[in-house]
Amino acid sequence: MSALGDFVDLDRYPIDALESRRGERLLAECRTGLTAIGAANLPGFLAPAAAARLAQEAIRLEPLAYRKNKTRNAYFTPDDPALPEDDPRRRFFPIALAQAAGDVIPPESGIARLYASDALTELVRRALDLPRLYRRADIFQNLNLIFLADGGVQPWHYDQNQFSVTLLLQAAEQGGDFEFVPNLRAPDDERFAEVGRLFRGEHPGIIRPPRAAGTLTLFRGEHSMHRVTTVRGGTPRITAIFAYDEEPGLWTPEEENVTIYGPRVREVMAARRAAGG
Ligand SMILES: O=C(O)CCC(=O)C(=O)O
Ligand SMILES: [Fe+2]
Repeated sequence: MSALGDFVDLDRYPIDALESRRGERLLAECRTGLTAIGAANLPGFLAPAAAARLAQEAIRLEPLAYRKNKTRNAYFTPDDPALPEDDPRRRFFPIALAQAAGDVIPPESGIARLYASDALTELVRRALDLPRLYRRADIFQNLNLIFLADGGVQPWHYDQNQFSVTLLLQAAEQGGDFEFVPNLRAPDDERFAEVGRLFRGEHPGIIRPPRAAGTLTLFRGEHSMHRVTTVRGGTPRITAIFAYDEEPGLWTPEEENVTIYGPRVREVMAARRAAGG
């Protein structure tokens, strides 16, 4: 038996049998959500005890995560004093979280085995109607764990990737809600006035999908601005993020990974080069 049945509620989400009628129904449900709001939310994707087990495992890796405590705008750009003061690009929000890169997550861990499963990759590929899909080659970016402790927050932003797959391993006692506005920007129009409305708390289009621990979410985050609200209480919110690409072998530039995962990325890369990797 593969690791799959240990983790995934296969009765509810038959990702090992996508060709079956129930598998087709699951794919149709995912595609409906992705078309309508750019998100497919699968509550109870993990079998009941599995979320707690994977959360415990993640907590043991937390000391290896890179801590971020700074401010950031929604576009990952530096401040531009040439812009008007009320331009959304000049709005910097606190970010407070710890992020574990893929290379510190042992391949034999449950979460790494789940990410490595071809059935899960195939669910994502077919839900998104892509001809090919590969788990990301970049050893830092491929599989991440994100920890938001008391006061932790991930402010409004667009993703650099067209889509991402997140799995909530542990929910916060309070806050830690995932919120997004579908297609707030278009490929050719940033719609800064709409973004301004959102930042003033006046946007009517915010969606907050129910996400108890064990929920898998496929999300097109490139044009849908999103955030995780401030966590309150002693239980950290823990998310696993699975990255995929339509091409094999893709790596993020080293300095970008240094920003995301810390200066240790340089040492790891230097050691790989020295080893001829
Ligand atoms: O943790 C989440 O639910 C979303 C995280 C996110 O948006 C990101 O890491 O880009
Ligand atoms: Fe994001």
